[in-house]
Amino acid sequence: MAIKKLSDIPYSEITKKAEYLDRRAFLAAAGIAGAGLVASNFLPEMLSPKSAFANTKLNFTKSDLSTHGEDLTPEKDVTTYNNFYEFGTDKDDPYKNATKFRTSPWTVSIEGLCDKPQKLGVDGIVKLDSNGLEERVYRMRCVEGWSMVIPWIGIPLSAVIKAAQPQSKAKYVAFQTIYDPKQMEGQQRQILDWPYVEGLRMDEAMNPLSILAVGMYGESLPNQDGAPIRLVVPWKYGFKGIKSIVKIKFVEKEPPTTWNRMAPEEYGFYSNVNPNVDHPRWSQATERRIGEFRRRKTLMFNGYGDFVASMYSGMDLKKYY
Ligand SMILES: Nc1nc2c(c(=O)[nH]1)N[C@H]1C(S)=C(S)[C@@H](COP(=O)(O)O)O[C@H]1N2
Ligand SMILES: [Mo]
Repeated sequence: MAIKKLSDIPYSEITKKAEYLDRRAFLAAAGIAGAGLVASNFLPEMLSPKSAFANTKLNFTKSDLSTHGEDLTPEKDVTTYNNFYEFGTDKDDPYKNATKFRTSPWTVSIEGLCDKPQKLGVDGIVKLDSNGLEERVYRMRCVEGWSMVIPWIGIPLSAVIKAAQPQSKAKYVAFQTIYDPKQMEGQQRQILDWPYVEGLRMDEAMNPLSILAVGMYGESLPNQDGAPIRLVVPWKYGFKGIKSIVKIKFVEKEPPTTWNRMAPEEYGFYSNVNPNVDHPRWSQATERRIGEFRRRKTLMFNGYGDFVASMYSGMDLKKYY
């Protein structure tokens, strides 16, 4: 590629090929001096996502289960490069379109096969864990081939499950996002089968790494990242991390999941990060850490095998992808 001037690079090239967050690295690789400065003048609106930033400071302790030794992804990237189809399918749609989303009051219904079903606000859910909020730094890997390192704040999902006292018949936990097409313009169109739903097997849900997040980077969750409460399951592809949850239900049978419904050949129920199982349309062997230019090797279970591999011993992970 013999690119000489910034104006030689079509806008679409920057946004699509370099996936705009990496535009500086892309421009630098294309040999353009001072690219960072020029790029920020060139794309001003993408650099001011403040309107959708949350700003409630949270009190939390730091968890021993955090991933250590990796640089955090800049907060600006985590809040402007999102998948949240309820607010549009482009990466910068959620932070632009979710600014007015009402996350208070909010009720989560915990129901199904349990002895203590309950309807709680976000504060009520957080209180179910007597240890209070904790920060968990996790690697996150999207099935599209990019990854981030995010300091989530939340509580173990296990605390909520224990409080609800599931019955022995409850083998899975099903989750549902709010359905409110008036607020979520994406839900006015048949992009996905609304509302967004996800599920975990009971042992996966009880695993200490599974958390319900209410914040990140020291503050409450920005709307575009799934406010006021979302699931974070770091050994699975990002789409398992269902956002803006209103229902948690204990069920006997494997529950439907949105991406499996959409494209069953491409997205299975388990969706563990697995570099040995390609997506039918692309390899999963490597990933691009947002902010970096060269691709990294994708790790089995996203690097969390010590915590989770035993849950899948004896399972054929090519069959149960
Ligand atoms: N309700 C809902 N939850 C969702 C999605 C969505 O479109 N709707 N996208 C998923 C996908 S594909 C990913 S990669 C993560 C992205 O989370 P983030 O934008 O906070 O990084 O959210 C997941 N949760
Ligand atoms: Mo994703």
